[in-house]
Amino acid sequence: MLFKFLKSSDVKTCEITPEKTYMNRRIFMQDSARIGAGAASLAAFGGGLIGASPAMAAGRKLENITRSGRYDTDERQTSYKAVTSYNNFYEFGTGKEDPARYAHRLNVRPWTVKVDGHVDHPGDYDLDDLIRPHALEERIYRMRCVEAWSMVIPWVGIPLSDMIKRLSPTSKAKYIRFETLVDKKQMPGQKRRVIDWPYAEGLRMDEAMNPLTLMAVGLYGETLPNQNGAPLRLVVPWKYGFKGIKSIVRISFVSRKPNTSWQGLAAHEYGFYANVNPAVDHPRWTQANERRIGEFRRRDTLMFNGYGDEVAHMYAGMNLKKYY
Ligand SMILES: Nc1nc2c(c(=O)[nH]1)N[C@H]1C(S)=C(S)[C@@H](COP(=O)(O)O)O[C@H]1N2
Ligand SMILES: [Mo]
Repeated sequence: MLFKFLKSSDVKTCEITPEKTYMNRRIFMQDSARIGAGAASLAAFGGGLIGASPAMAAGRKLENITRSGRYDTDERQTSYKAVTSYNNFYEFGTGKEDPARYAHRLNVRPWTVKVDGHVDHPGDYDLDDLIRPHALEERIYRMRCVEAWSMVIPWVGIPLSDMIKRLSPTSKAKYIRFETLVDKKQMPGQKRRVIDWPYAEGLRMDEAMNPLTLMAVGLYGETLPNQNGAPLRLVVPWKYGFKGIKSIVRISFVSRKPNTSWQGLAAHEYGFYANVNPAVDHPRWTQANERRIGEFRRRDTLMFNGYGDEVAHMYAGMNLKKYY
């Protein structure tokens, strides 16, 4: 493979992209230009931008990140060390330290994402064609795991809505489903059937389109470390952490509520919505409070993890004890 023997800066996107993908991308670019959302994306493929490509190896600085601050929390950020060494990523083992220890085995470039289902532009996309480098934003979000610990993480990514608009789902698309890579060689944790691989997650379409929902490619201004879900992962800050599926290889637009991995494991413990809710306990422990990693005292958990102003309207009239 050509790119192995060249510095990444010497390789043009078209040389590391399979021909079929390349053709798909061309169609995608034309169409996105037509709908008016693709100007930056067209410019981006003029060349030279590969150095800022989100598909690069972990820990590469990302350029030209926008920071509006609009959705940022000003709480103290969890240390880079903690964010990248205390993880859940069962594909690499169920221990919190396993992902940092084993995730280097994952090769994150080139990276292809299959888009299918009820959508105008299905196809196999190179990661760089889904993420417009010029659209990258930093968002400092509170994150709350179902295990009752929390962190504050400066993510880098694009709003999922931006990607969805360019892919153009049809009116039949009511939900979006995501899937993680399956590869026992790269992901040794998959030798055990702790989960019915692939790891899968989903959102209702309005949740996916909510401005808070991010497709992340980085954190702390750099490309994602593998243990955090490189090269592409979901970030949904008002839901429990398990909704934030990592290392995504497939995005499907579907008409019915998709089954998710955690529901499959224990449906009475993990629901489809998984909204952070201090009033609805997990059957085996309270969700009323949490431990912020790096702190000792417990703090109260906030409804929707503190993002109610942005998201509560989507659940108006729903019984959140039933739809947990
Ligand atoms: N593919 C995949 N995605 C996953 C998981 C996983 O095991 N596999 N764990 C989830 C859980 S339970 C949490 S809390 C978050 C943790 O993300 P972080 O390690 O970046 O903090 O990732 C989520 N995404
Ligand atoms: Mo979690």
